[in-house]
Amino acid sequence: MAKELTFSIIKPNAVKKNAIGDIISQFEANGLKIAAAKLTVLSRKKCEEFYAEHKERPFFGELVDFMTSGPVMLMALSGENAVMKNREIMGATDPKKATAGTVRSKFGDSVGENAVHGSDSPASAQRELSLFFEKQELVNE
Ligand code: 3AN
Repeated sequence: MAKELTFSIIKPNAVKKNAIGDIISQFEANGLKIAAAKLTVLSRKKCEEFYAEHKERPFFGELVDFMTSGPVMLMALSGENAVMKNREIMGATDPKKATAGTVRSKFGDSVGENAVHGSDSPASAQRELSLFFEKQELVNE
């Protein structure tokens, strides 16, 4: 299995809980490397572009409100099978259904405020990474 990159966001509720370190530890303990990282507050425009595929969903406005409500940690994660591995570390979208020990089970508050985002495929990862990082910013692949 070749090394790949995935895109991760530590969402505003997890940043507020001071859980950045715990979450990054969990990625590193499972063999993922931080290839790039940026703490920032998303603009509505950028956030709407990022979540464009959910535009017609009833929760879209709420999702953008939440994701722009405070600082987020944007990351490129690198490793063997990084996209799937990250999804396993995160757990199910709904924190109540997430396996014990996963990031969402520990730090998620609801389906919307579920602590982390992770790309769902290598193609999504490429699209999402290119929205937030320049190629030369990926320094630890
Ligand atoms: P995942 O992030 O696990 O791939 P998706 O693609 O179903 O899950 O959902 C995209 C984002 O939309 C999720 N991060 C989640 O926070 C949010 N979301 C999904 N369903 C709801 C909902 N019913 N209410 C509010 N937010 C939602």
